[in-house]
Order: sequence, then C-alpha cells, then structure tokens
Amino acid sequence: MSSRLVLALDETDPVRALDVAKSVAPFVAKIKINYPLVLSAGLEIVTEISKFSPVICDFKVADIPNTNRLIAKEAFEAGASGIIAHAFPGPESLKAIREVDSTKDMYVVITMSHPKGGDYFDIENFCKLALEVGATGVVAPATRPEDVAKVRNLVGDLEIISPGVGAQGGSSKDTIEAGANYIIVGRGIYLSDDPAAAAEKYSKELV
Ligand code: BMP
Repeated sequence: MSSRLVLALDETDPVRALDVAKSVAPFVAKIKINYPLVLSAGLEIVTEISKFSPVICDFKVADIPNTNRLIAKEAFEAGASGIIAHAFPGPESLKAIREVDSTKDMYVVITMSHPKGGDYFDIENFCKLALEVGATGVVAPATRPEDVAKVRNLVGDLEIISPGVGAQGGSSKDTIEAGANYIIVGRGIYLSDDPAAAAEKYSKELV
C-alpha cells in the first residue's frame, strides 16, 4: 500500500531541507512546503524537491481572485502538484485557483489544529464551499479527531489531509480512524536525528 504520510518540511536551512527531502522520499506520499522554507530558499526549492516527490505548496492562499490566481500560477509553474488555500475569501477566490490549472490539487483549510484554532472557522460552510468549488481535498486537524470525523461526514469522498500528528500531540491512528486520508508530520520527522527512520516509522503506523 502506498504511503499515507505527508512530510511538512518547515526546515529553513535549504541544504538540510534538500537532504531531509531526499532521505524521506521513499516513505512519504508528498512533501508539503510552507513559507518558512520558501522564504529562506526561494521558490526554486519547489522545483528541486518536485524532482523526487510531489510538492504541495502550503501558501494558505487567502486573497482576491486575481491575486490568488497569480500566486497559484507561480506555484504550479515552479512544479507544485498542489496548493493549500483558505476558505474565508469565498468561492470566487477559490475558483480562481482552480481555473489556473484544474489538473493540480487544491486543498481548502476547514479548521486549524492549534489550541483555539477552530474558534473562528465555520466547518459546515467551509466544507460546502470546498465541494462547490471542486476542491481536491480539505485540511482538518489531527489534534481534534472529532472534527476530522465531522468533516468526513460533510465532504463525502474528498481527500482529507490532517496536520498535528507528533509535535502537536495528534495520533496517527485516531486521525486515520476518524476519516483522514493522509497525516501530515513536520517536526516529528525533520527535527529527528534520523528523519528517514522517523518517516518510515510514521508511514508504518498508517498501513
Ligand atoms: P508540525 O508537525 O511540525 O507541527 O507541522 C505541522 C505543519 O502543518 C506545519 O507546516 C503547519 O503550518 C501546518 N498546519 C498545521 O499544523 N495546522 C493546521 O491547522 C494547518 C496547517 O497547515
């Protein structure tokens, strides 16, 4: 069975980031890159890492449609296989990303994993929106499996990717049982003394 693990590569040293990415590639389905690495290494790092793993650009895009379109275009042209966007700017902003390249993945944040991270998110409306705009999937928190289960009921077959396993205390097993397709692990892997071994361990817990 293929891996259900996504690495969140928030390592800001570009050389180390590439080393980690290469060593964990056999154990992960995808690598998620966020602002810390892109701001330190430049967008070229997306192109580099895409050579050995699909890359999701976690830019949490949240702007007017034209700006969302421009951001998505840059990310996809750099080689990203997908992008993460916020729901609250509404359907036109999300559709603008979809229209850049509908073969790419678009994930919509439904609610967040940190303490009180769910207090300002509207799970029902955001799930409805993700379906309406044809999202590939949604982001829901491993730290609150009850929210993952709620999201699963609302989004049908859309993919659920869940951050918060490891450093934030979420459990892989509970998250998958609640209905997530993939867990996202960052510090639990890239800060480990042996990132490949850590990735292998997390990936085995999931099969
Ligand atoms: P870590 O395993 O080190 O906590 O990393 C989690 C990753 O997932 C980070 O890149 C973070 O920005 C992202 N993330 C999250 O933790 N919670 C959310 O609700 C949404 C996220 O994208």
